[in-house]
Amino acid sequence: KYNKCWLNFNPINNYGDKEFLTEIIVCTGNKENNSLIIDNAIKELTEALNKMLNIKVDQRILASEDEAATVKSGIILKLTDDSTLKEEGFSIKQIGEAVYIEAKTDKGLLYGSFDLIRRIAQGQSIRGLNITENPKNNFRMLNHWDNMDGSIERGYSGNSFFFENDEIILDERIVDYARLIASVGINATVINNVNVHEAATELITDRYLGKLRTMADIFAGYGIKLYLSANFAAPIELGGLPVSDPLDKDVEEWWKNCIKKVYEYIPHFGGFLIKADSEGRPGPFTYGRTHAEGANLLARILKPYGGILIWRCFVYNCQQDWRDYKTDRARAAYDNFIGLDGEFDDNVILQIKNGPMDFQVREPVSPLFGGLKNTNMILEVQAAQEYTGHQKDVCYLIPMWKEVLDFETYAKKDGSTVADIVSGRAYNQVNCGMAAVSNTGNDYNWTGNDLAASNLYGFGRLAWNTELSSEQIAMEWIKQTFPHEDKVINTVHEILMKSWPVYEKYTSPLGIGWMVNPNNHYGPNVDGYEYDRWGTYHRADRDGMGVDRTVKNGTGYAGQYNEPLASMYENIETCPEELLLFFHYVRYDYKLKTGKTLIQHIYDTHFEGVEEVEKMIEGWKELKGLIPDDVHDRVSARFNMQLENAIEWRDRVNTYFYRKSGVKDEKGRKIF
Ligand code: BDP
Repeated sequence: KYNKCWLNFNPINNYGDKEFLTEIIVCTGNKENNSLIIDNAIKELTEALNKMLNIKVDQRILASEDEAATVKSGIILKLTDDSTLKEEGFSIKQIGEAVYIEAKTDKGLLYGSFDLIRRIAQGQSIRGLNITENPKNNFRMLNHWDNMDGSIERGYSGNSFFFENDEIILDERIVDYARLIASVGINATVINNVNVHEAATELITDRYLGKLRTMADIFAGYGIKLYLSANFAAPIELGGLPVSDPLDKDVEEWWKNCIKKVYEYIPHFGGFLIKADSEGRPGPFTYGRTHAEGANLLARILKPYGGILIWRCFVYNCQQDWRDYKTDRARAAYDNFIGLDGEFDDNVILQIKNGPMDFQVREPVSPLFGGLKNTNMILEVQAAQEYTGHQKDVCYLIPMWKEVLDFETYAKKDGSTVADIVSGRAYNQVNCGMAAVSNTGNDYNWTGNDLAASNLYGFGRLAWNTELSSEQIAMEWIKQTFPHEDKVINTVHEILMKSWPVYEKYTSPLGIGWMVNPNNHYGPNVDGYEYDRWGTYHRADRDGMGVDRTVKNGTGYAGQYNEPLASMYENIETCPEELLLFFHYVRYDYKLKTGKTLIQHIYDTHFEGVEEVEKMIEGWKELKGLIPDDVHDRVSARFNMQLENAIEWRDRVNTYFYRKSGVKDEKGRKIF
């Protein structure tokens, strides 16, 4: 039915440290029974050690502290009050004949168990291991854009494994889903699409809450909280009220009863995610209310239950006029939210997309991260490859997300990167972190392209520890997924690390974005959105291209950044070249730092992009026989689609700009 991705627990040959690993001893103080979480930790360790090292593990559960104190060998799971540990943190120490996994909570023990498994799965020695791990982000979430009919908005891996025909699916796959995401530290998930229509609006009613409780319990066994996307107009659609005005007493009363019921069914329910006043979704603007008024209404009601209200900042006018140069979609999130800084309740979190537009292959970092100072924030990235190849083309996104996290916002004098801000370090916040739009579906391999599982894996690992490198994350994933052959490891690693730059080369140049087929967003269509209402333009003419977003002559977007960033982007000479066309209108004969003209850069990168895809394919071919055939075949089929796509992009983009500019390729290659 499906594979287990990085939890395959492939056999590890010649592993040296087997002697510590034959017994699991659980010392959870005086607890009468183990929690579900501890049970799951034991299950994972037992299965992993059995499959990877062929060890039949014995288990002993010790209830009293006295007994626990006498245990000196085996894998020892132990609760501790060590003050260096956070609630979800853990330590692992290998001493003598024992490996101690210690944590403050059951959840920490689960994460510690997965950490130990991860090390062994990579063939690492655990002798003398002595580590302490605390997550950098408190919220490590997935957002599924799954619809109740089983389709997935921007899903490229089959259908939903949560929903089908307006019903909730509860099967073994839900458990394996929970295992997969918990193993990389994800602790919250929103299972339904942010665009909440029809049956999905009813998820918060008796019709579905019973089954959701069962699902939430499964998740809880892996330390994961269930969240739902809610419809801001639910009081109208479900309650029959005339309005969903956040300041209306009946509306408030309706939500009170609704939320009370939700918590009666699911006492450990996480809260709501809301997309309001965006792309046709209802919101407070209809009633002349602010987004703070909208969010706070729900947050206040959720508060006594410990619930969280996550409000998306993806708010913009999708009915723009391309003739009006001053309106700029890139400005929208900042313009809509900066004035509300400090007005949101403390259990509200604003969820902000990494860039100001919409998950393009290259965008500047959203200026909201450096702007908001008294607001909880979550960084939203998209693992689903909507604009980065639909999980046909390989595109390892961790390097992109790393760049976002490492971006210096200059929000504070002593430095504050996006990672500092969304982790809560910068302003001492608790409710913040990272969310990814999930790339999963009910395909055999979960992610369409087997290689795309690296993005799901990597998101979790990065959200747990933003300081891990892209290279390390790739390596971890490869070693847990593929046989430990140098050739396999090196080839896959190289493919992953090159994949984002390569995708960027053959698609839209220097940060301008888009140029995709409208609606489905795969494949090239240079003018697809050009004279359209969605606000996504390249503004190419016979002399040049790019959007002037300067304060002096353009849309003013560059001015949304703190100094020295604003000045850096404002000036064409200091603007980072990979974003040149995002911030400036640039002539085709403009000389880039490489000495190449803009037009020659476009030609060259598009030819190179295709050549590099061909090289990746050659590398992959050589892995035949070294990795399981089914994996090899599936990825090969994707690579064929990628090559076709890359060629189409190359030819369309090059031809388009050749015809616009009339400038020939210096190297005389064939442009149509
Ligand atoms: C865009 C998608 C659209 C989503 C929207 C969102 O094209 O399907 O509904 O983002 O994030 O990327 O709400």
